[in-house]
Amino acid sequence: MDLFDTPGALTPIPIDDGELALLSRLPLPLSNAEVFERLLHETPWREESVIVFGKRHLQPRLTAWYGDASYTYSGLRLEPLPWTPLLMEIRAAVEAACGEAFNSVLLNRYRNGRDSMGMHSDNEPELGEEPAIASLSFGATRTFILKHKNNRQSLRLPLEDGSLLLMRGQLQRYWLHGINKSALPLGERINLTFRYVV
Ligand SMILES: O=C(O)CCC(=O)C(=O)O
Ligand SMILES: [Mn+2]
Repeated sequence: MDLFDTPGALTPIPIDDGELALLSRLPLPLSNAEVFERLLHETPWREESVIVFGKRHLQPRLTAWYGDASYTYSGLRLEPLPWTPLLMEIRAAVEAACGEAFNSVLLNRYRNGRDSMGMHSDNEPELGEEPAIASLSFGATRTFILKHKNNRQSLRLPLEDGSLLLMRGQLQRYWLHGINKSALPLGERINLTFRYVV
């Protein structure tokens, strides 16, 4: 067995100017399908609007914010929902795999290929200088795109059902990331990004 086969361990993805690591299947107390169904039905999903370049837009996805602190991005102030027992169990598994602590999680629901997330960095001041952000995905595979801010490097990572991606170090400073729209008939995907809000 080599490094890449270690069960439950994140595998580093070599990248300039930041740290990235992927675990193809995070061990959880419930099956991926059960987690997906419960999050789908138990979450008070919202279609939020955000202000981009002074104009208000509906976000092309549904979201829910849980945690201990409120959070502001793109002119949108999110008041957190209280942690549920399911989200606390998932958080414990994510924290164990990452060796990091998280006090907040943003849930994103991509209903089909038309839902997306524009290229951005998670660089809000309340996340601190070099934030660790853990991204856990369920349901349909979507391609996570990374683009370097100062050169033409880019990376495409298919994020499969049950996969965990950890972004850390200088990654948010030097890279943008996002999820493009797809013309394919894709099923639903739920993504959880765990963060530590100061
Ligand atoms: O859905 C994803 O994989 C990306 C989510 C993301 O970047 C975010 O919530 O900030
Ligand atoms: Mn992000």
